Amino acid sequence: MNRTEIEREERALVEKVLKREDVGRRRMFEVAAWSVVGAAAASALPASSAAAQAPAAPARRILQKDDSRLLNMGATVRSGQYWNFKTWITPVEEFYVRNHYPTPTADQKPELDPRNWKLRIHGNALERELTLSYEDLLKLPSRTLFATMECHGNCRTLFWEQQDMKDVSGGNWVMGAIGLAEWEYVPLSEIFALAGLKPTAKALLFWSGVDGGGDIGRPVPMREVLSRPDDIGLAFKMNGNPLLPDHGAPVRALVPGWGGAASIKWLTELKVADHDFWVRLNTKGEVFVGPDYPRPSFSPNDEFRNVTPDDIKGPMVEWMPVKSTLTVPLVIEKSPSLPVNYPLKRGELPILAAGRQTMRGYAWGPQFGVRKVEYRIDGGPWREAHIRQPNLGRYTWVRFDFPWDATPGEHVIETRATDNAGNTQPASVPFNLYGMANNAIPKFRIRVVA
Ligand SMILES: Nc1nc2c(c(=O)[nH]1)N[C@H]1C(S)=C(S)[C@@H](COP(=O)(O)O)O[C@H]1N2
Ligand SMILES: [Mo]
Repeated sequence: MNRTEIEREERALVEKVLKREDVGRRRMFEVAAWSVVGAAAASALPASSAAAQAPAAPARRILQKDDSRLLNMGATVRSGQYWNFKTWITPVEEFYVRNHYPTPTADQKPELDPRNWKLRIHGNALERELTLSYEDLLKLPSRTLFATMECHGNCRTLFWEQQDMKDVSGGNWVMGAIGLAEWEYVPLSEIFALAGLKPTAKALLFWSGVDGGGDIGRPVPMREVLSRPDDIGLAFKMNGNPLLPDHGAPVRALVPGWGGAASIKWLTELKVADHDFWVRLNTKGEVFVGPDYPRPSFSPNDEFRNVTPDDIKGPMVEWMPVKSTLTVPLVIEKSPSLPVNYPLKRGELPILAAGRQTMRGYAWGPQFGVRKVEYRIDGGPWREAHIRQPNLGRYTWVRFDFPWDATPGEHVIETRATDNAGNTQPASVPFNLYGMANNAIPKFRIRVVA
């Protein structure tokens, strides 16, 4: 599509909105952004105002995700439509899915049936070996925690779009590989109370071995585990319901605040040892590879599962950094791929009606919590956005908003979050081959029409 065609289509869309016609899912973000004072704004909200008046639907247990609320990026990888996010807790249907292989279900893998499921807990840094059934696990004291889960590759798009780093490889998540859920889990402190933790413990391995090639698991150093043994654990519920197959049913690891890769799904083994572990996801995948990232050292006594010392390419990604996004689709121009069903065509700008708008977004800094969010328009001064409650600090995100008198023409809006330790989003992030953990200030281009 060339520029004239794009402009013609945008014009047609604006006319539809003004005539109160349904503009469809593809343009939903605009409907959301148009929730402002004024008659034109009110006419743009037929779907959500109808929903507000409708009687509450009966509670329904969702067994399969509603795929229409996700964007397909590949056979196994699905992104949330972040420009449509409105809620503080992300409904499970809208929650991104990141698998290295197709989702395994109890039909193909009987060991995932809660009646068969077992977790082997062992290793030379535990006093005794245990095997827990699903029923055993549910009898242990559990806790709930609100936490975001975010893929390391979320916002990878910024490397291509804003930093011209063509060599970065990986899926084009844009900003949709994050969600916030209420997790119910048995804390590791309870497991250690049963199995007895020895002072020699150096690392813990969460292992699945169930999906695909049987090579998926990830270690967590004991220094990290011991800094928060009540927060890291074995999760069996998400938003009050048992886990769905896509999210690791029946039991997954929960390492809140670290990139999603640490939270191993379809968990079957927990090993605690006096040595380090090297597996696919801390050697050649889910690691920082680039000139600014030294290769970690290893010891010959370490345990290598399905990998060799030559596979160690860079340090593993741990905490996710402080970030923010507007609920406006980022323009995709230079990225190697476009997610299927992305609401904009390549190079197309989202459009907004001129006038007084309320711009909305999300900000997170899981290690310390969000202190403030700022925005600036067309390179002007930074101003503080309004942070909506709840702001529960550590592990959670916040919603923010700010008013904007949108004038016709093309504009750039940037957002910048700062966490409670004073970390602020940078203008750019050093190159890393797999495009991990980009928290650069995003630039949202918007076309405002009269
Ligand atoms: N067994 C297993 N666990 C896994 C993965 C996987 O492919 N296999 N992917 C990891 C990655 S990279 C992420 S980002 C999160 C995604 O969790 P979600 O699909 O529930 O959002 O799961 C992690 N746990
Ligand atoms: Mo991930």
